[in-house]
Amino acid sequence: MAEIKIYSAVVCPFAHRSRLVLQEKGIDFDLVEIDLQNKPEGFTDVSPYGKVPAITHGDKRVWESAVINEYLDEVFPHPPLLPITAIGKAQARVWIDFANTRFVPAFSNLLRSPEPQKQEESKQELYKHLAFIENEGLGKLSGEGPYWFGESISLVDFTFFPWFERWAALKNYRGFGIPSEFTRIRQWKHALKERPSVKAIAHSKEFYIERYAKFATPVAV
Ligand SMILES: N[C@@H](CCC(=O)N[C@@H](CS)C(=O)NCC(=O)O)C(=O)O
Repeated sequence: MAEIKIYSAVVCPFAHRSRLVLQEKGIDFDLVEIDLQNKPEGFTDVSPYGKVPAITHGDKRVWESAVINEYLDEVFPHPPLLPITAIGKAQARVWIDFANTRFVPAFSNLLRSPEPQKQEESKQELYKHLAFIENEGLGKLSGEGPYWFGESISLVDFTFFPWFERWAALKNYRGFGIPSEFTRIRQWKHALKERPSVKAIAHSKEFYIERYAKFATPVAV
């Protein structure tokens, strides 16, 4: 039995974040795939919010992807996935917060909203967030390197990437690809896709298009 057990669901981008960190660090883990429509009894003993991801580490439990990722980075420090300076760490946490409070909700609203007016608003919101990432994030922090903070991959890259791997669903159901003017974002996405840890657990565009159909095209009642 591995030291770490992760409770995950293959379609979940939040769980994908923590699985990427486990892959990148080469941590031995047991994977427990949770059927979110039919959660196993006792699941909330491990994950009190009833959500994935959650991990156990011996008799300890951690939930919430951003918190899990920082925990894993502290307990398994090689390779480090946060910058070493105080300001670098602060910047990383600002971007992780941006992902959670702004970027992910806009992505999710666009994909899930059945109303054209709401979709249009979400498209504009998401476009604004992409421009912010392009100019204020990658434009100022990544320099000549391929990742968010340049040469070294970090928790920030793994925090955003799952939504970019799923972008084909947004393009397919909402006609919103990553606009061509965001060249840094496109290069960043390409670099991430080539990373062995990312490749090891990647799924195809078709996989996401099929899995997201039920969110993007709700059945009329
Ligand atoms: N803030 C949480 C979000 C996790 C989350 O929303 N997970 C979804 C799947 S993608 C879930 O488990 N949903 C089941 C439910 O809410 O019942 C995190 O970052 O870990």
